[in-house]
Amino acid sequence: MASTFYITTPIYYVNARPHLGHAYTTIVADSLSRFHRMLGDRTWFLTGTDEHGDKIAKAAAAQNETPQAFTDRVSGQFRALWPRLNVRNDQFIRTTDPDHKARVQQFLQRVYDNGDIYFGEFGGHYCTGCERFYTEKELENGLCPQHLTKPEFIREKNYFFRMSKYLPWLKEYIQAHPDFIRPERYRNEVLAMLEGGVLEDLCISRPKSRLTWGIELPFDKDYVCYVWFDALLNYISALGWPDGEKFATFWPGEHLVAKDILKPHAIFWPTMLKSAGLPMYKHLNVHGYWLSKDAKMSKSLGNVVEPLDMMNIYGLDAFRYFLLREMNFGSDAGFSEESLVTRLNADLANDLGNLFSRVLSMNAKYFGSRVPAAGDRTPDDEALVELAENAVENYIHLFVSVRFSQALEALWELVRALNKYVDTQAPWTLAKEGRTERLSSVIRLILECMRKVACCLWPVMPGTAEAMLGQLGQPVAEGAQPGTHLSDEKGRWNVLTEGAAVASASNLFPRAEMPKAEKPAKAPKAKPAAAEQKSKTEDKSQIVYDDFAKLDLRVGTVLSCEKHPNADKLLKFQIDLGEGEPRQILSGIAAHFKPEELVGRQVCVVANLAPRTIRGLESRGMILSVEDDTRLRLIAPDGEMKPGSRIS
Ligand code: ME8
Repeated sequence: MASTFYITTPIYYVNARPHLGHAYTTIVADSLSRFHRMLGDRTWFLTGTDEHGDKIAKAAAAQNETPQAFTDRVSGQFRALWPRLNVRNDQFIRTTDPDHKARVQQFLQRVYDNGDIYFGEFGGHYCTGCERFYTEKELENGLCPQHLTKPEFIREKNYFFRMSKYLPWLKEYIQAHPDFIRPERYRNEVLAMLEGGVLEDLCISRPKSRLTWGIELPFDKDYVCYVWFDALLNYISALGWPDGEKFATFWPGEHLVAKDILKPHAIFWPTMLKSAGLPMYKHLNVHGYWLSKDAKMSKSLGNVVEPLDMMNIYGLDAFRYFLLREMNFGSDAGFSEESLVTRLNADLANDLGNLFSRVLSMNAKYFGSRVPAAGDRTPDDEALVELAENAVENYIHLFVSVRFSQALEALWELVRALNKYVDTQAPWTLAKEGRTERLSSVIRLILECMRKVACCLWPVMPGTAEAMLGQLGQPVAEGAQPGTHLSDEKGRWNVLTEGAAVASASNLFPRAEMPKAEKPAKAPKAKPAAAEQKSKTEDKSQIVYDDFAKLDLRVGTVLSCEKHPNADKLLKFQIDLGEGEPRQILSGIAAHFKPEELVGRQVCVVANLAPRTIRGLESRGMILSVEDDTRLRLIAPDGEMKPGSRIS
């Protein structure tokens, strides 16, 4: 029988619109759920919104809306965002759902009947932002450590959950289950809280005289349930606890949260489960904060990044990849567009995109875009096969242990090794020397590895992985997943069908521009003398169409690029202009690019420029570029074109 995998995100407060922090947790949950589906597990992925409590009631009042109208509206914004980020949650829960409310009352009654809820009086410092009481000791200079605001001191009669009764048990449980809370630093943090002896029973009610926006206690209609007690129960109410089929199938599951809500998840929730006699969750996976301008990204600090903005500028999958690759799960990470662009250009455009682009165009040229035959493996091939198998194995192991950044790094070892293998095996030389059989087995091995990479990447970059598999002649049906179990991938070779059609070109990740830094106001540059200006711009005598028609302008694909051995400023290109043989062109742009950045890119070439020899090497053509005061860029078509296409 297949294993099951149940993953949850926090249910988000609806007091503000979703931002990059919420998107991160939800995209991680989506990737994990897709990953487990590809491992063959039966999965269930839950997200939703947390809609009761003071904070929401106040936010609704501030907008002159009823709490219900307000929560309907903002919850709708969360619900609508997820499909746009290609998040495929199986369920979206709202704590205002009647079904959830009924289950919460049932749970409260059970714990009450067990004798774990009592009535008493309590005074504490209440932070509405956190929706919790702080003890004197926990405050920092009298302020809430999360929100840096002064909490309100409240003394009132309330109901309490006998949490302290279960704390010795919890400590032992955490000690006996090293993976229960991970990464380890958070486990240690929780153990320290339990050692500290400051934890008391949990106040789980609010008098209706102060707050009505909540779930009524089944045993006292003058009180509503404390929002955290209500919210944590979403994880089982969504599954239809106590008697739902989904509960029987998927519980216990695992949770994904940031460190801000470690305590409710690591202390309140397990003791609640224990009191009700329910099995413990499997793992609490805790990540750090996305920081913006060196502070936690949060609406209240006004430094949030909008996920849709990033997606619109850089593409959804580049954004998803960046989030998982950049944050070392458990630690904080700084968000900046510069780091996003750097990753996109280095990992995606250069390493991965280039690999697909150059290999598919070589395969088009040498094998008419058909999958070539596999051949006997040389020691170089065996080394690549071993590396690929290890990379896949490491990737799977690291991914399921929520070490996403390290997992992707492990996979990139394969991507980089493939680019290197192309360089060392030099298919163009094999072609020139007529070694067709070897050429065929080299290209085939690379295509097989590319398929593995695409399958592994599906959980993180589903759209791109589907495009890659489509290019390799292995299309994924709409709404489906790649037809392989990741656990079998390690040893799966020769999956592509010999002779089947594959794409002849690929342009997965166009390079991104660095965002323009806000420049300090500068004194305007002195205008060039009128005569000088004229000579630069206008003083070109007019031409007639026939003059223009003399130019033979073509699109070419860079097959290789290296420094000119005798000239620092020059790069030596081999460019595919669809002529069979690559063209050698020299270009004086070495100061602006690293040669390896340009391989696989398309350029515009003056193809009928008379050949000339520069520093001992022949150049047959010219690459077009554009330059302003600060930089130089290459001219290229705005989408992939067949090499040799005429520009008119
Ligand atoms: O706490 N960096 O909801 P919430 C990383 N309703 N993740 C971030 C983040 C940041 N800067 N900001 C937010 C609540 N998050 C409760 C949860 S669960 C039973 C109840 C993410 O809207 C992260 O997952 O304040 C964090 O734990 C969650 O949003 C907090 O969401």
